[in-house]
Amino acid sequence: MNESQGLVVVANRLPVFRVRGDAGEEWQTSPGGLVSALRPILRGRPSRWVGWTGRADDKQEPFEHDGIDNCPVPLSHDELRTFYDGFCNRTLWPLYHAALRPPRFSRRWWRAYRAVNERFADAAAATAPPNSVVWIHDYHLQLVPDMVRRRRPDLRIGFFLHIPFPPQELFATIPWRKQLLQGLLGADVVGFQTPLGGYNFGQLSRRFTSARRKKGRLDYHNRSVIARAFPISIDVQLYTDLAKRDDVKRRAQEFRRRTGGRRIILGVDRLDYTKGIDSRLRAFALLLESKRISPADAVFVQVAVPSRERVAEYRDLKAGIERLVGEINGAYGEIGRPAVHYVRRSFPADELVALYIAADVLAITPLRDGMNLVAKEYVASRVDDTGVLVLSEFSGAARELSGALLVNPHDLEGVSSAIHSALEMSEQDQRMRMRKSRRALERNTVFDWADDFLAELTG
Ligand code: GDG
Repeated sequence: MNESQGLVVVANRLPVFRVRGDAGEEWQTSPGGLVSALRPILRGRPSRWVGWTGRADDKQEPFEHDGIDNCPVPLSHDELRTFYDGFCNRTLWPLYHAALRPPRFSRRWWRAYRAVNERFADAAAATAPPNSVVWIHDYHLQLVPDMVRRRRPDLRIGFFLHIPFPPQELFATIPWRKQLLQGLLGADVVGFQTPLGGYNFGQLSRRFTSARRKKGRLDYHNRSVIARAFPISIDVQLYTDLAKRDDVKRRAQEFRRRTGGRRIILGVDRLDYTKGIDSRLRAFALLLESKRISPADAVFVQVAVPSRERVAEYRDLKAGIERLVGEINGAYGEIGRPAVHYVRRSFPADELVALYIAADVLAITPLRDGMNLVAKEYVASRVDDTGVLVLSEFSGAARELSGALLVNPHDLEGVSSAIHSALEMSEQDQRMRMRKSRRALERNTVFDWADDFLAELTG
């Protein structure tokens, strides 16, 4: 991609959020790999970021922040319920995650999804410089590629799906399956976290649209569409640098002291039913029950970041996990020495890294997960190559982090045995495994990911 070519990123959220400062409300850059990966690419050329500000019925005008030109797309209170909580998070999210909760199909939500996608497409089409590149992100905006193409055939259009693309028989149940596929086929490149996503998309496109396979690509309306995997990653150097900072190391020591010098098994997740938080807690309880480990020797620390609390399934999940933590502490805790530390809030990035350094084991056990960046952040933070990652085979990250102990999160016995082996593992084996994962991570950072996608789109 040359430097004079414009780039428009389109995502549900802008890369900023509002905070209350001394002079009233101000913008702050959102944490996360996507923003840091794209910022250097956006800064060097004519570029825009199209997205929602995070506040309903916002009248915010376009504004610049931290070198990025933001173009806000408004959402009403009603659309927050129907488009976001409804079609995005009660239809698409569960369906794309193996139907872990029954997806709900509502024609009203679908109409809102279409209308909001039109609005994003209008904004992208209005702001994109001639012959520029538009990169659309995630399940909220799957109709936007085709909608932008109809408005602006001069543009190169890319789409990346951050969550898993579902198996064919599940996708086939969606009443609007054809429209979703046609929406995505409007892109020149459709990116997935894993090759299976790309394969399922290709098969479904051939079954439900006029797309045909031709020389490894999809031939659709006399255009060629590339559908393949671009596994997302993290800013590895950022985590390595944080892990080497003295204040972060001191904080890690303090976490260890506060947990009574016990071995630490850590979980860090958004409070989401896809993440398998409850099964990993049950697996830990099983270990304690079988006396393979004693609560005097090991503690489970679970950081759960609040998420989508307006949606009933999420409120139920929260209540269920909190009951389970109570049960485990009731059975195995002592006064001043709980078996599980449960913290329901988000941590600043440096605190998170201090936790990664303090943890002997990181347990990441999603039932389904597009990638899982927390697993990659743990590996990047373990600069001395010790520590063990217990990782669900149903996460995208399992394909790359080959030094992890892979588990089936539905098999509680298997998860508890893996946690046990992780706690017992010799330092030599830990280093061997961690180095293997680290090498894989260094071959694919978030910068490689963005370069690879944009090269495919513009090359
Ligand atoms: C979706 C897909 C895919 C978490 N707690 C805190 C905190 N975090 C940060 C982590 C990590 C990010 O949030 C979570 O990313 P994940 O990948 O684990 O999960 P999702 O939010 O479900 O993301 C997923 C991802 O998109 C990218 O494509 O990998 O599969 O579901 O970066 O560090 N950050 C801070 N404090 C916290 O307490 N600062």
